[in-house]
Amino acid sequence: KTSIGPFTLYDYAPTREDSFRTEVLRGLAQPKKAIPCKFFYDERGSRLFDDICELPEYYPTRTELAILSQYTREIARELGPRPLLIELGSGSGNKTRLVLDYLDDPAAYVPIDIAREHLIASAALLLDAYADRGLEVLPVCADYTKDFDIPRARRPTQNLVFYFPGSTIGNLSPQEAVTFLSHLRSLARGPCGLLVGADLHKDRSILEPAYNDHAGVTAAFNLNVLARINRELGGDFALDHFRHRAFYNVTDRRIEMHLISTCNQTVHVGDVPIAFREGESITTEHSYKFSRESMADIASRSGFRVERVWTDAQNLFSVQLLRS
Ligand code: AVJ
Repeated sequence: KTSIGPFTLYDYAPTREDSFRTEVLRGLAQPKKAIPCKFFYDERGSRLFDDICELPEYYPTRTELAILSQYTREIARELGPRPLLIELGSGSGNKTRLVLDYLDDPAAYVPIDIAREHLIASAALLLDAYADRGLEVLPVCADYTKDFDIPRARRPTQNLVFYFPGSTIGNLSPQEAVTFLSHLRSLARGPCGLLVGADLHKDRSILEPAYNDHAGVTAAFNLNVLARINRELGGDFALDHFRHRAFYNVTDRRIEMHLISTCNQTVHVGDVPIAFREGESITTEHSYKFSRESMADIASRSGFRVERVWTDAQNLFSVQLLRS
């Protein structure tokens, strides 16, 4: 707990570099190599992701925003009076204001993010923007997949609402999603709501271009994790010896992103050698796509029920309200 400007920051992420090194080396030592997708988001990666959200092929962001802006009043009404809104992975927070604007007398806003500077900066902007309404902003610096506590707001409330937009839930396998949602429920220590963005299953002719854009931004985003390893962990990945690959695995209903080694090569991370065969893959991301049924199944297995589902006219994306 430290004071930064107007905030008391609850900090659960003091050993970030350690976890980056440990998790990357562990992932690359497996028979099927993998790098957790949360490591995409260094400064450049976050910027590239913002660019992805603007791509013509990448429909999720603009569709989710359209759903949120079409139904904000209804959503806010469903969230109920005096909610404590807890955003998981708040990022730049442009899906936040839309919801905050319409909430009925919010108790406080709790943005949670791993990127400390980004978190403080966007929390300060929000505090300022809602100064006239006296909104309390309680930033928490944490890897929300690990441990954190919900800070206590000045104004007491029973109405806890987690906000998890962007279909980030799709980065978890169904079993991991059940574990994560159960964890949220236990953090809440009582009934709570979860407003979650979930991308929907659809034809690969729409899904695959969203992850294989013409401009090559997604490829740059994917390869950037290797540049980050080089810079932060003393790696020597040659970026032109790996290529981006993304496809829809229809059996598991997920987009898979990989980095494919274009030759036999040995790479080093610090002093650890890692051998690659030509064509060998590093899995960098799974992005699960949902149906109403699959989300309802995850909800019920984690002690939630689906109360409302909002979608766009083409059924590309959904915003769902779960309650425990
Ligand atoms: C942030 C997980 C929702 O899976 O669509 C975009 C990340 N990866 N392009 C997604 C991503 C490649 C994105 N999520």
